[in-house]
Amino acid sequence: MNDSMVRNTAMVDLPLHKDSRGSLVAIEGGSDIPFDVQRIYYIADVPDGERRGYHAHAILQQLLVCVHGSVKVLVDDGANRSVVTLDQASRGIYIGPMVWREMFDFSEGSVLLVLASEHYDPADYEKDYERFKEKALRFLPSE
Ligand code: T46
Repeated sequence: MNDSMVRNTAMVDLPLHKDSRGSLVAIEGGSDIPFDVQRIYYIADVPDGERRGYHAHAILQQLLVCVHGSVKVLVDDGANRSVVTLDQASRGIYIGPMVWREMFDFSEGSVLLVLASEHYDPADYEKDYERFKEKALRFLPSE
């Protein structure tokens, strides 16, 4: 899955069922997103100015959706980086393996929902940017 200049990332428009009663967004593993969901977590109450993330994952795939408020997400594949703003409950970002991510500019009261392809595994994290870059560049086609 890749529709941006950053490898292994893509914006995902989720099915939005909106009527006079309000909105419902459904996310089906294996069709709306290219993995089965093994874990769900959410990030909230982030103090003003705080940044989170600063790591990549070896195999984990995730979908990040800001279900309330807004947050910026930086994604970096070792060669290219871009920043997206998540501010709709029906539009998320898919982040596959070997992508560095940082989350920042959380608006007050925002809630970032994350659907993950694997159970929590600290060994899957790469938290050193230089080591990440070295590994990531091995996966990129040479120019
Ligand atoms: C990611 C971004 C988007 C758990 O016990 N279970 C879990 O499933 C997770 C995700 C975290 N934790 C514990 C580990 C730490 O003690 O929760 C604490 C905070 O986790 P962390 O510092 O990794 O949070 P972020 O916001 O920097 O990163 C998280 C995810 O860890 C990461 O996979 O891609 O959100």
